[in-house]
Amino acid sequence: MNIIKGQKEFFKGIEQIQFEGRDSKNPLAFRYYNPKQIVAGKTMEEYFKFACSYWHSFNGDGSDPFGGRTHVFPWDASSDVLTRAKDKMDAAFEFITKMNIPYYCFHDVDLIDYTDDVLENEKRLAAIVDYAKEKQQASGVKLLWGTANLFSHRRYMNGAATNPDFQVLTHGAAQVKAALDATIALGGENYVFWGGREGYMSLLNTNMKREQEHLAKFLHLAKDYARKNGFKGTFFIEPKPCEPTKHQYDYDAATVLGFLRQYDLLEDFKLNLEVNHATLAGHTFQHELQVAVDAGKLGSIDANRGDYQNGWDTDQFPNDINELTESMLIILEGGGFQGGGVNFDAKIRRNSTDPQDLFYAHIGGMDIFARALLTAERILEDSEYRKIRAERYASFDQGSGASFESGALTLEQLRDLAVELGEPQPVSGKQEYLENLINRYI
Ligand code: XUL
Ligand code: CO
Repeated sequence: MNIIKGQKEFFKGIEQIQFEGRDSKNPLAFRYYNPKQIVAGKTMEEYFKFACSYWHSFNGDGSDPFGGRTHVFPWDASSDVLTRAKDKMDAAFEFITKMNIPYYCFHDVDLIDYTDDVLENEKRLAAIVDYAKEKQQASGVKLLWGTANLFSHRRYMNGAATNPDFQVLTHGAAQVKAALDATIALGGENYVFWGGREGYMSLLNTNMKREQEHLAKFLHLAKDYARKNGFKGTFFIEPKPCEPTKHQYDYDAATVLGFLRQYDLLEDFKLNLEVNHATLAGHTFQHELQVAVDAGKLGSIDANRGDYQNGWDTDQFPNDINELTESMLIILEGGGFQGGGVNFDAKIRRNSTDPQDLFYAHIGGMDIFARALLTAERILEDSEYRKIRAERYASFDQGSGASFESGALTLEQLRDLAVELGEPQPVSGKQEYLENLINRYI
């Protein structure tokens, strides 16, 4: 991948990040992520489809509820809206190509500032999309997914598609239409719906059934519009249980699958799972992955991690090798991502203020995923991990157990077998043994 700079260079002194192997002491090098190395029948680059998220990396200014921006970006300097958006895009493509990241993801409002005027917004988005097209062509960087931000503007305080006010819903539709147009124009491979405020704060003022029906109808219309306009990619729903609303309708993977099934959306929609959303729902990320894999719906992931002490979405860069090795075992056994990849929905900390910090964060994230994939592949190939799990269910492989699985036994027959076979011997689940096995391969 060629480095694509604009007129200004924003990350001066940093060259393209190279793979130098695990013994390298260079903090600006990959130690495990080797894009052309084949793992599980694909190059690492193809397997992961790593993506940089525009919002955290080029808009996220470090502000929090207690204080303003700590990241003051040189690409935000111009007072002209299109110049500012182009400068930001120059910075984005410079960073992405220096990192050798093959994909990026955006919300409409990440690319260019929006107003309250639908026509003006459409014009602005179309202008910056033209520029993005040039940048993509020059660099070879591709769009993993696009989305619309239907949660930041004050009009969405009670939701977008689930808003009790129809007029608000129409603005959500206008934004989604334009974001779909942008995604299609840029060859986007997928489109994401994250329902930030599609939920409720109090049931006292909420007709939950009606709101969910509106959401389903809205998703159908978006899908029909995109298909009509040639979009062949996958739609993803990104589950999250809470934050910003108290209770979101896309609570977790199982809830979303039930929703998609109920409203006849299962054919076109898959899941985009995020680590910190899983933990907020009281699950492990591994659990959410397994739910999606078992349904044949693992589309993509948003990579990050939460914090053991905080109960909110801290969106930190991933660095937990055990969590990711266990996750990669599930992803590998499940056949990988369907259409999607690994988007870093993660932000550097408020006090990470050097230009290099964005590089360290992404290098660390890509390396930890690569290391987890390599480890998981070895565990599956040359350890007894699979065998131990399979043997746990051996009593269903033959005889009466197999008859039960095939539906050939009645409840009375099961009762008779209990009498005949007597009290079972305890069988160990071997959890600590398996945990040690994972650590041995790490
Ligand atoms: C918010 C979140 C979003 C989605 C896209 O928690 O994850 O950034 O990924 O709207
Ligand atoms: Co996300």
